Amino acid sequence: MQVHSVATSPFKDQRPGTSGLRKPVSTFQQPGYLENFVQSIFEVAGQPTGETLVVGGDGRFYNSDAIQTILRMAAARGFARVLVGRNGILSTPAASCLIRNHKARGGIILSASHNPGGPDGDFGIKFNDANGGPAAEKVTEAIYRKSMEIDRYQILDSPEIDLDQPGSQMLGATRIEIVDSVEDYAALMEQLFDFDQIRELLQSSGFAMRMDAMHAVTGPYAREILINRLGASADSVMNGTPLPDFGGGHPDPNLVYARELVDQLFAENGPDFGGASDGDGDRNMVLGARFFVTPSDSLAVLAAYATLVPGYRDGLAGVARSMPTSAAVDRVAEQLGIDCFETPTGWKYFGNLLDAGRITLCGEESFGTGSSHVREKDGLWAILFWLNILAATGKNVSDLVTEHWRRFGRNYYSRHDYEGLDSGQAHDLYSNLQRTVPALNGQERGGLTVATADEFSYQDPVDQSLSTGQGIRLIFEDGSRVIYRLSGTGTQGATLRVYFERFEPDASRHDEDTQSTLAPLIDLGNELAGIHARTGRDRPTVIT
Ligand code: G16
Repeated sequence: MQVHSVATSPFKDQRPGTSGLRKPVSTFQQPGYLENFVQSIFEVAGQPTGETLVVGGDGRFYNSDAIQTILRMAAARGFARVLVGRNGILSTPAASCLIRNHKARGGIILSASHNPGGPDGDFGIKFNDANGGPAAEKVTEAIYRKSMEIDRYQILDSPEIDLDQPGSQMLGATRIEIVDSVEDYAALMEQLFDFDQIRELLQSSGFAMRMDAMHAVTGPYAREILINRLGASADSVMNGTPLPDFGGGHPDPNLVYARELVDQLFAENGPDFGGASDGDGDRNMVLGARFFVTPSDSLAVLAAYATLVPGYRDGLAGVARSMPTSAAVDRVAEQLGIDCFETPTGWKYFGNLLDAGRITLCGEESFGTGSSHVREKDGLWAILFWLNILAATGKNVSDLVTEHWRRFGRNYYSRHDYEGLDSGQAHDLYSNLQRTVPALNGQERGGLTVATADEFSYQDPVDQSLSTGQGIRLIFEDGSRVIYRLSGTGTQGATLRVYFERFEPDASRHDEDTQSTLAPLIDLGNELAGIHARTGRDRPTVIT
């Protein structure tokens, strides 16, 4: 088999966003597009002599084609070994687990997460480093710089590898090992959680659950862990077969896109517990009977009850949340006497804190929760964590959360997304906020005094690296907040996200409607940004 060195020229749009490079499938199908990016990753990762690479994806359309290309390029590059999930499938947290367990140089994960799939949908690729986590910003920027100057890539001239049969085969001098996608991950979950206690709950006659895998990657993991190992009933896992187009759905576990699950949980005599995860299995949504747990509250509840779970029995080193995530977890951290870090949006910013042992749990408002067990957020892990807490306390979801609010106060919270905006209009709106918001410091708006009005920057406490331009913050003296960001994961036009938060310590006011109680902040936020005037939109596309 011969290594070909193929002449190429840069594509100018390969700067990774919040989480890797995400584009329409048709963009990736352009000759050389995937190859340029993979070659750039390999060159930044350095010489791979003796090293292992992990490769897998969420099974969406183009997954297998991309893997064949990556394997031929990894062999040409000289990796000693490549571990590939069977059929090319690995959930993002399972890929992180494999990288760590096998001390790999890193991994290439193929996913556009919650974005729709299929020939007209999206595709994505990201590099995870040796710690199992998404590469840090300095690495993704280096990959981007390489992609801007690339003129050649190397690829082995070889037949396709059979991805269906576990076992190993040689591709040139590189050993390709097709591994069971679920085994390492399921074993890790057994170490962290009390499976006997959860099994007892799942098999009790008074408890029913549904886990919606949304025809995405989590199906096989959920079936193996929930049904085979924990004895949940066969109908506990919904939409459990991964499909290349996710059955035409939008694999985003929120109240809008996981409608089928939400309808079941909000029905009379519906199940007691509902969970959902996204395209690549790293996001989660948690529901109780007629009860939605916001991701920010979920993180706070997990932190408060963590010591009931075997893997966290010794307590938490600290916690972290992304800046737009509500401050609910901050109150728990304060009571526990542990550090709470506020990072920019993007899981990669948690990596150093986890590696340095400064935090154990972390999470984001965007339906992401995780811990030091891997270096990615982890959907099924979060669902098991909730089940373990329910089993250990004997409480139901709504009682747990409302009791939590009574103890710590409630952070009313909502995110409004304006999707598919004209990119120029969205950037103008944001630049206008950059110019005008700082002048609001100390002023009164809507009866509230502005305590901080700025653009968020983050200095990593471990390596001191600085990330600027991470969202406009408007923080009022009573802790209420309005935050504006442009999403870094969309592929069509631009998406404006506006986050609203108000803290309510008074338990007699904890059962108000979220949108109504936030309405004055929402009106203020919309007016200050001129959303209607600048974009023509009079309501968000998605409210979570
Ligand atoms: C990714 C990142 C998350 C981020 C989310 C939304 O998640 O890993 O850290 O919160 O995107 O980012 P944005 O607001 O920029 O669209 P995922 O699940 O899409 O990989």
